[in-house]
Amino acid sequence: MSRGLDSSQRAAFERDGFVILRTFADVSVTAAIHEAAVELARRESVESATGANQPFVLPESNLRDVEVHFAEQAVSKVFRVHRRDPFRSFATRADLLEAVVSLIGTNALSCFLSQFIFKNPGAWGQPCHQDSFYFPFTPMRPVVGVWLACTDATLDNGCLWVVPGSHRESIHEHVPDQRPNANVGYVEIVDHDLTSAVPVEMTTGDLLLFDSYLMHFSTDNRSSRPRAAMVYHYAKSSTNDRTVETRGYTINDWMTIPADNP
Ligand SMILES: O=C(O)CCC(=O)C(=O)O
Repeated sequence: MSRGLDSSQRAAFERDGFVILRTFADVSVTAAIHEAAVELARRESVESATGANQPFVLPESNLRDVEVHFAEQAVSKVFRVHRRDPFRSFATRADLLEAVVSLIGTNALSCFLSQFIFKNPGAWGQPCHQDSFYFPFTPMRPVVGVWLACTDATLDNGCLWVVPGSHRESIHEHVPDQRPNANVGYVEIVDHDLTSAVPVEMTTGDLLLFDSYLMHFSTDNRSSRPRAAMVYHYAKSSTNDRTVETRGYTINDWMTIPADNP
């Protein structure tokens, strides 16, 4: 059954910069993604995971001195997984692509970034940012993020918070996350009032679609269970990605979505 966005969902996305599709994925799908991420975290050492198109495993800085039984318990994120199943099959699901195409406005589409986020107990939240800060692209937009809850995401375990309407802001200055042992790559917007931010509590299988200019953040995981999510980013295939020229490295990997899909 088609789950593309209807006009009220598109209107909500335009107004707020995000829309939530409840019960989008079965628990069997989120469990398969979670299990595959665990397997990668155990297999791919942090040091060896630097080859182009290979998964890139990022440790969780706030857990670096904690004794763990399994490698994934000390991992923050596993990036660049969208060319392999089961990550790929979710990224190319017809109903997901229909929704993304309706927001990006073309089916000449690529998935250029993927990350599984473990968010283990004690893991840092990610400070307020706009994803396009990380994306020196021409044109800068449209870019759409897709956040799939692979566990429930609650106030206690560090769900996302979003600032509705903030996708209409320009890209703000981002300063490095000042916390001792902050995670690599975490940056923060400090020149915008966040009092209008709202939590996005989600149940396993819920999906959030969000504009890459939307200000969002998450809080630390203060619970005793992981708060896991699978995140993808999409843009027009014709986008010029200047990440290497600008930053000297990239974790992006542009995977064209075949035109007949969706
Ligand atoms: O899931 C989180 O805790 C943060 C994720 C996030 O901010 C992002 O993917 O841009």
